Amino acid sequence: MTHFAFTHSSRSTRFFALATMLGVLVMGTSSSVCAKDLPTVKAQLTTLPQVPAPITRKEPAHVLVNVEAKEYVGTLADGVQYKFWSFNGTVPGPMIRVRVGDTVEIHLKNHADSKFPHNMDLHAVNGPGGGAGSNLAIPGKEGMFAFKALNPGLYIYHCASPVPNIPAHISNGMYGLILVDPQGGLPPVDQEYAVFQSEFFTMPSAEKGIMELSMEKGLAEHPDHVVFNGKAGALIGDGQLTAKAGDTIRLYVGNIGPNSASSFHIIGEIFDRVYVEGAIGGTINENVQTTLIPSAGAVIVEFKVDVPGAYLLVDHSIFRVAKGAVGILSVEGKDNLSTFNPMDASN
Ligand SMILES: [Cu+2]
Repeated sequence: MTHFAFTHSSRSTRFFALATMLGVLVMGTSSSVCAKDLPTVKAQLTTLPQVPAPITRKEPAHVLVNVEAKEYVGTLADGVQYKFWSFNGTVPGPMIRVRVGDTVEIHLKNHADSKFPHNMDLHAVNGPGGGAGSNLAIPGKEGMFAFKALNPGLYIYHCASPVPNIPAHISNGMYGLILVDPQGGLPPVDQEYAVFQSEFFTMPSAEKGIMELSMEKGLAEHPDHVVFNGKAGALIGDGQLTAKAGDTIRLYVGNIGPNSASSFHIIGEIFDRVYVEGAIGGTINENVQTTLIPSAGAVIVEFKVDVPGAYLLVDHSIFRVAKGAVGILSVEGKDNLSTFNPMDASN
């Protein structure tokens, strides 16, 4: 069955009507935030798993964020090429870090070769559509808007373009993380990394050997791939996370879904602290084994690695490991037999 057949069903007619209505609702209201009295700085953007450095400014600033929407073919898993839609040519898009009180000016260019309009709905925004109605950009053009970061925390951003429909933009890779640091910053740690979980629903495209989104599988909530940082194996081998025994590690973890919540767990570790649902200034849980990350939600976890070895990051909805939801944190250092003793009987 092709997606053309899908679009002819009454179920999908209702679905597209809803998606279009959502798109219309978020369009048409533009916001304007004037902060020209603040110093202007350019946001440092990073590709996951790297995290922008903590913000040391004592005062708010006017922060410029430059992003470009690009559609490209890339690797989703071994032997699987996929038609991604992206921010800045990576899936997930860049991680953005600002400070509470900052005025953030988003500039979204849409590459001239794009086939679709794109925009950004940032969950860190207080305002209609998270800005998506104000920054919608057709191919070759730029959209922009500004917002004041009022609430510290870790937030998702994603494309919410109604053409052809919002779920297609989300499913094809248009999402990322924005961290709003609290006043005074988060406590220092030895390592910070960012991890982002997402599902992909595939079917052959008209171009031989290249897969594209299956809306039928998306509606059925049957992903072919569930991956960290945009492709199966992104956090394995050369991409694995590294640390030294004794390090304190903070992970910024997002989950776009688009459908499923993540039961995020690190095999062999316990989260010393969990900033529940990514909120900063809210509840911090301690001594947590597995934390739940809703679709289009995030969490911040902190833990000290006491013992060297390989630790697997997984969605503990464990069949998803076979679909790609696994990464490695490799910890070097001296044995710590008082904490973990393998008691090898051959010795
Ligand atoms: Cu888009």
